[in-house]
Amino acid sequence: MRGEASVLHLDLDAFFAAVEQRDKPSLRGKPVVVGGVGGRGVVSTASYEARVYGVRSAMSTREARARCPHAAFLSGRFHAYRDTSERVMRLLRDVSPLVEPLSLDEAFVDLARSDLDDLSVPSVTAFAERLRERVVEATGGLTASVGVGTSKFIAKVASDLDKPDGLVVVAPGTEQDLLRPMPVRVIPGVGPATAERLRRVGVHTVADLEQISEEEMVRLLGKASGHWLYSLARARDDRPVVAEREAKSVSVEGTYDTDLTDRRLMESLLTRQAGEVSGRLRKHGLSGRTVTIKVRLHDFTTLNRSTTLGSPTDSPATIARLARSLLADLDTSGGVRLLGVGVSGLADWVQEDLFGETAEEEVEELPEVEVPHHSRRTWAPGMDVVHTEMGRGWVWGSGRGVVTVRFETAETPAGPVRSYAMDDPELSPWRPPESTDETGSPPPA
Ligand code: DCP
Ligand code: MG
Repeated sequence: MRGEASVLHLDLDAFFAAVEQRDKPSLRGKPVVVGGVGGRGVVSTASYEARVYGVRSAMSTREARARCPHAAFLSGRFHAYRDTSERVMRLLRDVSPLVEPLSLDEAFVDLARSDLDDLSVPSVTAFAERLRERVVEATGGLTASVGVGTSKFIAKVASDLDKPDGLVVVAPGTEQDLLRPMPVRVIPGVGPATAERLRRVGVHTVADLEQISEEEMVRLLGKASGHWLYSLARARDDRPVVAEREAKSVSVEGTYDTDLTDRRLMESLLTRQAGEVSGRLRKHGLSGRTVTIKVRLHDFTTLNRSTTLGSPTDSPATIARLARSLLADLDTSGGVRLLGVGVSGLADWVQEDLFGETAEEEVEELPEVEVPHHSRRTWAPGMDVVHTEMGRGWVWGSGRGVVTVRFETAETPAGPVRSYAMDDPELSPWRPPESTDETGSPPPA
């Protein structure tokens, strides 16, 4: 814990949904849900307009549709999220050389290494306000919530206090007053299972936790976790902001002699790979927030699809479930010759839960799989398209041989809607010219 509030944590608001609203003017101010749109799809995030109806990250899309049927359900455009993330990270690195990204939309910044010569509360407050304005400019309208404090823990807690579009600076010396009334879940590493252990001994809030001696805490939770919780309950956190993590990702992949077409088999392979990735993460005491699958199609097109969790995981069941749901959104009917699973956004400190019931999770059964229809093109809701006459737009919906497109971009007003035959040669998917994340890897020599 530092003497001055010099650790800043920034987190973009409703990140994926905000990018969609920026690029789709007709959706601004409306409920938007981004995630898997298929039968087993899971919500990645929802705009604040959709959250009013109780839609949340990690909820099944089916549940989200029931709660907010009039929302726009979009399958997500990773290239746009990555591009926007890069703009924000570049801006942060412009402010301080010590920037630690935690995920695409979230980072710590060490203000002690910025050119602020005074780290008083009024100075860092003005600085953080200006930074928030610069994020809006750099991203074309996305807002960020920022917290500043004497440690990573406090900065991260603070950024969440006035979301969305908020700023909270926790003055040095006021940390414990802030934490005491909060539930123990506010401490990184305290998930449902740890919270339950603590609840059984009457501990609900950080103030309750403070009453427990270090010895008792160790007896209750084991050595490492006991010491960790004892310190954090007192806002004692000396973790430095680290610009580069050594291992950026852990991944496993396999190539196959014959093109795979059986979805069930692909899911089993991904599940096995997820188990191997989890084993390697656990061996090194790591966990990660972003799960990626890599799929090389029969024509050597390589697809990468990712999803980011709210907190890091090392669970084989979670990694496998996310990997399978990412696969569910891809058209692999032409055959697959390489499959891989990776976890990135690695952290050595926050776990989903210190006491996750992993043994039980591992025997999770494979879900039922549907055999995909043969289709030459998939028109996922929300994807970017271009029409030879109408120009750029996005897929509003498709079915029964028809695809409906709304023609608008971030730079236009809300645009008109038109429908076309799914195989209309004048309509094609649109990709940003410099994008490399969705196609790319050349065939092996
Ligand atoms: N994400 C995801 N699955 C989750 C959680 C998050 O795919 N279970 C993705 C979508 C989010 C992005 O990561 O837009 C950032 O995650 P956050 O937890 O920061 O959530 P948001 O930015 O969407 O909302 P908030 O305003 O609460 O930060
Ligand atoms: Mg966010």
